[in-house]
Amino acid sequence: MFDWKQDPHRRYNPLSREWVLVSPHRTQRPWQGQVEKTAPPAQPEYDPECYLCPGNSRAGGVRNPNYTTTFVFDNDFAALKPATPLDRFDRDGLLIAETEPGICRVLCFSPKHNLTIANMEVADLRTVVDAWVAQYQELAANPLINYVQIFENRGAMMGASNPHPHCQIWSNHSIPNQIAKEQAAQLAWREEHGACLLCQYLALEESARDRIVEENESWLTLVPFWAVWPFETMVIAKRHVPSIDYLTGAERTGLADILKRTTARYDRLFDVSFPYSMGFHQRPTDGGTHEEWHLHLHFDPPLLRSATVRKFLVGYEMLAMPQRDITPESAAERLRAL
Ligand code: H2U
Ligand code: ZN
Repeated sequence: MFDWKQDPHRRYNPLSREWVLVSPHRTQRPWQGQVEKTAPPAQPEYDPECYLCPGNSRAGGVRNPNYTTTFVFDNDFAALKPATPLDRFDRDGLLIAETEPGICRVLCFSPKHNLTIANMEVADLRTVVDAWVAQYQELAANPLINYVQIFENRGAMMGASNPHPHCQIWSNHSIPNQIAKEQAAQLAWREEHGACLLCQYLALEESARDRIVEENESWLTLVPFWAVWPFETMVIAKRHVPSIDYLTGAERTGLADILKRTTARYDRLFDVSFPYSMGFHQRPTDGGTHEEWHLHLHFDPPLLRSATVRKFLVGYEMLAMPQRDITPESAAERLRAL
């Protein structure tokens, strides 16, 4: 008899339309790989050396205002520039390049250097949600900008340059790869089933319940059936809305609440300020109504078995397909139990 909890199998991700290999029996194998250094010492509320703290100067000499809530500025080392002319290069369909106009910003969540989403107040996180909505709307109104990516790299392990609570916003002319994949899948699902992919998935998970981690009135956090990272989660809006600008006041507060509760669970898992990359996936701002889009966030945390042992996507995963050991159901159970 095949045992889905123990035996190797692959699972399908209907959003990316890709597969992930699941090998639960491998959790017994010995580990002799890299051991990361343990967590850094506690941070002060204000760090005179931090380029994001209020009143400090950034690289390039600009001084931050003495901000008291959130603070947004154009990235001093922006990956994209708005004054980029539209142009395309194509040689025999083999050498193809396109210019990419865009705007990159940094958004500080709080003036306090030592906070994280997990230990901020819900009321202050609601201010962050409002800032995300304002940025999304402002960038969406720019005819050059067809997609706005809001994301946070948290922790040195994820390459975050600074512990000060902040996220980045990259907005650009083309539709990025992951977004294009999810858009095509949601559109095809809508055409074939006359319903939303994530609305249907949400209903299924709400009745199964074994992958749910957190829930409130308007949001649900779950380990997706097709998760790649050991403790990967998705935070999904319960109502079918294509983007954050559609959220009601209560849903914005609900988002603040579920983000705090989700990241606090992560912190409790290995007793460390949990590193991750997280970000929104939502409707492109190219003028379409995009009814196929269902607003959600992805949390992709690297940690595997302790504060110091992380998963790498290397070898078979770089060359063939992603693979995981513990099942998404057991990951969800562990997060739920904290
Ligand atoms: P990360 O921690 O996610 O890398 O984000 C920090 C960003 O802040 C990074 O993109 C920018 C970097 O370019 N930055 C400034 O814009 N000004 C500075 O003075 C330092 C860092
Ligand atoms: Zn700081």
